[in-house]
Amino acid sequence: MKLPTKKRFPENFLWGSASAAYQVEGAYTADGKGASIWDRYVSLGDVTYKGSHGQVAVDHYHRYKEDIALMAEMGLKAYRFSIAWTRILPMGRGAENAAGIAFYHSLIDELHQYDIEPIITIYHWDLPQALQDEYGGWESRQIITDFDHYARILYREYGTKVKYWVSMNEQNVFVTHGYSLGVHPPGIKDRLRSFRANHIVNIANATIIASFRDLVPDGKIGPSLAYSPFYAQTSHPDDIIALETAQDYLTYWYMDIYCRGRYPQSILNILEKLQIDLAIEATDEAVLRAGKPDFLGINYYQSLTVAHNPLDGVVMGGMNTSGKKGTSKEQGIPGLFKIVQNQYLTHTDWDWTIDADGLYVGIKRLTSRYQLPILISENGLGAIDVLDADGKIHDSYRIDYLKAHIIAVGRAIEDGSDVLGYCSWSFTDLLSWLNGYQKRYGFVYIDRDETDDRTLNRYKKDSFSWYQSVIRSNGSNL
Ligand code: BGP
Repeated sequence: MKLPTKKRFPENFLWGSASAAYQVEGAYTADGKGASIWDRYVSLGDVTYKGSHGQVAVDHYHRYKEDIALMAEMGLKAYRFSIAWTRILPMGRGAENAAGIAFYHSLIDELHQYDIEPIITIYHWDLPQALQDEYGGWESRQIITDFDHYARILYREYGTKVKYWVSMNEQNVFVTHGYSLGVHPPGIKDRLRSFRANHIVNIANATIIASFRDLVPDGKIGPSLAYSPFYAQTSHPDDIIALETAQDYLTYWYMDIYCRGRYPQSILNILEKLQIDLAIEATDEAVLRAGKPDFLGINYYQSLTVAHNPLDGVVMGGMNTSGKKGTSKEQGIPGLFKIVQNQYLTHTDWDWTIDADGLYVGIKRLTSRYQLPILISENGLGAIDVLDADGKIHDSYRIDYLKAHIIAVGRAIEDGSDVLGYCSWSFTDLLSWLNGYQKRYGFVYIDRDETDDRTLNRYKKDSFSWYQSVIRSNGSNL
């Protein structure tokens, strides 16, 4: 038997970075843009760190040429960005906004000029407020038609220019945070409504993937999920069962429906006991079957460790959004599992574990389960960076983090996983949804904070030239 030759990163590997419209663009009412649920939500006050919002963000809408020139200088191969639905259709449906459509044409053309592959995210959380007001957004099946209409406009406009598309960003986060924990818009805390909205999102996702097949036959599309592989705290069978349950509940609940068109039975059994009826309709199965992805997008930041959680145990909630280490609370679902500290790992200032091996483990687990190509659509370190008097930012901690995670991706490829690319989060600093501007992720520092837009000048961090050399050497120079 001939053993396969070891390979690290393939020739056309997509060395990229990612962002989202609300977090970078700003210009929140410019050129006919309508209001999104995030625009409205932050205006309620005190829902984000220091009341931070994306009205100006890092002004990418006006400075995209400067930002893309920096990407070109770095040698970036791919840039994942999201389209603001409210720029294309200010009211969510109805009249198209020519200026918004033109903006993304310019952005894509600018990327192409430097041979940077655009990766479009169709939905990164900024639902048009008009659809929320009209019928409750993702809680109504009316959104399936409207979402499909919006996606078809994007396919019509950009389908010949863009090959890679992410249909939905982190459904597991925006649904649970928006409908169950109530910390994202629309700020609802209701388990039944959360499960039902999630099912509608699944149908909408499958619907736009089916439309993609007709309109962008040569393209590739897949959803991106926030993925945290789980470890059990101990080898006690109760902890192993907690691990299995957490995995089904928090990961496969979303991924199985994308890739296999059905929910894990173990969780359906739990929902039955809780008398949660998903309101599945007769035609849903066929829609899900016709809407399977070409690849699976993975946003990986951390692994999670779980343990048994008794019926009177801890509940979900209690995130650290201040950057003060140790302020997050233990959380879980009573009777199922709880998330605990892992004594072998270190943590960021926001209490996220730092665990490159988790990415290796995660890619391998998903490859075994789904046999699909994987795109690392986000990975990065949120940290408080310091701009020196000489305009330098020495972010060796970010280089260490990214280096270890890229090595993990390489190991998974060597072990046989098909990984299309790696998008760091993020290229420039940007707004973190709940954590303000102090939680920085970029290779490029931007001069602003939560309360002051400042100069918005761009400064290259040490990690900029490091990633440049990683890309130039196709991942051998780490
Ligand atoms: C993911 C989102 C991104 C980004 C990132 C970092 O969940 O897709 O939009 O925000 O996480 O998270 P945070 O900003 O909470 O640090």
